[in-house]
Amino acid sequence: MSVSSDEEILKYYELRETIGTGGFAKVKLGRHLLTGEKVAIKIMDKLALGDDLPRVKTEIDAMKNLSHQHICRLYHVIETSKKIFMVLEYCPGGELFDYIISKDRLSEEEARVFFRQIVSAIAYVHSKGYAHRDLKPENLLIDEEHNLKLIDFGLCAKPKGGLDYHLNTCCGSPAYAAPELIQGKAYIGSEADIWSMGVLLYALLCGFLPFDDDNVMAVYRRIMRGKYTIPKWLSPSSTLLLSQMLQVDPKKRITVKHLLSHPWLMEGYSDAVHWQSKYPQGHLDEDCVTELSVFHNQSRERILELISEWNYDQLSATYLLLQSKKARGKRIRLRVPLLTEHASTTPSAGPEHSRHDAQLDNTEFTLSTPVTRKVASKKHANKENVDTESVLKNEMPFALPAPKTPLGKTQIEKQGQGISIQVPACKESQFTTVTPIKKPKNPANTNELTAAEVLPERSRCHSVELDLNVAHVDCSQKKRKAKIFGSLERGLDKVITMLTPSKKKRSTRDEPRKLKAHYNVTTTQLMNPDQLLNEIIAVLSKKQVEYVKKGYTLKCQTQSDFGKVTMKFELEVCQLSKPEVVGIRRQRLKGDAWVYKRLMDDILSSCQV
Ligand code: 6BB
Repeated sequence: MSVSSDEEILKYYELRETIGTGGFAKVKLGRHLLTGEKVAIKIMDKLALGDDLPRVKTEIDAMKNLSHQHICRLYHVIETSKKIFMVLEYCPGGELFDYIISKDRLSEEEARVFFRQIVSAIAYVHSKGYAHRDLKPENLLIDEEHNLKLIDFGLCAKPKGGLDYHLNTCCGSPAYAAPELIQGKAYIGSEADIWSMGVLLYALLCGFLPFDDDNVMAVYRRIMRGKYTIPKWLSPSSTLLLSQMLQVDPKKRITVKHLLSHPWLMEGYSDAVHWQSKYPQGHLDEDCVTELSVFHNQSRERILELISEWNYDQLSATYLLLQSKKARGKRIRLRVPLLTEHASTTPSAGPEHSRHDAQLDNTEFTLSTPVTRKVASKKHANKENVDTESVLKNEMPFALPAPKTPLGKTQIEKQGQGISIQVPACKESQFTTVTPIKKPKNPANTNELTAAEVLPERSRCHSVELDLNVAHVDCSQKKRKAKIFGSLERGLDKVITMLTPSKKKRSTRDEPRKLKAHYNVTTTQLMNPDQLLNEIIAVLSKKQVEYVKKGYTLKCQTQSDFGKVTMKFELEVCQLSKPEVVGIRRQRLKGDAWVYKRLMDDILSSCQV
């Protein structure tokens, strides 16, 4: 991240670890300083975006227009000369994909709970004239309440004449693409989404894809034929629903309207799927407005007026995060952030004097008339009234920005975008030992893990343990230069990391972390963490997976024959309580989810776990 971009985002957020790196975006966890709320921050480098810049614009425009209980919320957009930051709803449950594979497959009952939410989100998206066009379990995240939130609207389309108008761009992931789409025909976005939902439902119920092959062309052929296996555990009603969604002829495919009250979705429910937004439009939460009005020493009217602009700035973010906090039954109180992590992560623990009469930042908007501290309603005159209990009793729903139609913004479709699949390369690579270097020498940015100088090739596979950043087990391909410490961005990341107490603890860790059972943690029969770690390392070396060991964490990556990083993931040996066993936490950071699953199955089954 450049210094100026960093400064801009750090005005409002504390940045934490990176949880994902996609083609052109990096997703970090963060915390909003004024509310103390956790957020996800999607960071994009404008220069690196190149032709993908319209995709970001598409996503931002769509997310401003869509507010729904099963769509990830956009809180804040920050654009600097070099970067675009999207501050988004925090979904600690991670991807639905990981959840499915951790359970092998879901029971029909659990699949139904999730699928009703997916149908609800898509019916809403279609009702707003959009098609998502990249539906897959990696694009559905699980929030704190175990509800699904749809993400990644970068490929969505809003045909000018309405959703019944044809689209031409072939996009999304091959395995989820509808037959008419891969044939290059003009297609209807909503019909293509229904097909992808059929593939998604199949993945929920089976734990694998209906149309799969190592070869993309073979995947396409299977899709065109529309033939898939029906595992013996699928009930007749599930089989029927899948066949209605996975109809090769889009005109014979079931519509979202019929899905809402389909017998399969109704089993165990008395109501059809509720697809309308539960966030009321055009109504602002009184308590949140009052808090903002007191905090900024502005009249409620002025605050109302400013929030209603929905600029997706600091005010929008603060209001929406306060509202979300209130909906979770938490006390809504804005605090001036202190500089330490502790202060910003424990906002309600701060002293009363940390409240201030902050004039909102001039660069954001101007509050021209100074207003005395005054609140409109008596009920809110004493802020201590806003306690957890009253909030819970009130059960105030979310107030929503009335979706704004982007001004003069047209959807730009890119031909041939997104259809690519990366298969882990099985290459005969020679590994090289590496030595960490402490000072940045080359500010060139790189996506790769490399942070070390490559020394002459010596043996097949080594790892280097480093204190602060990663060293890298490199390959001898000439095309790849030794990347010396990466960019200034990583330098800054590191400074932030060093200043974060929890991180400091982790980097010096000489025993495994104690973690709770989680679906991203595989339990083992082993009691000795070091034995397990060595076991994993041996398997990684055998499978040509490069890794860097950092305490009990292995930062892993695979590369294609051309030196492109195809997959990044972490494996961490951890200690579980109840039962007291050693486990392996896994986290995918980059790469195709199903290819990752196969590699993971392979690695974990090869370990004597
Ligand atoms: C998002 C998120 C929101 O993440 C790599 C890509 C929101 C992610 C999250 C999480 C785990 C723990 C805590 C929070 C909007 N767009 C993208 C987003 C993409 C990453 C998901 C995980 N895999 N919360 N979280 F995923």
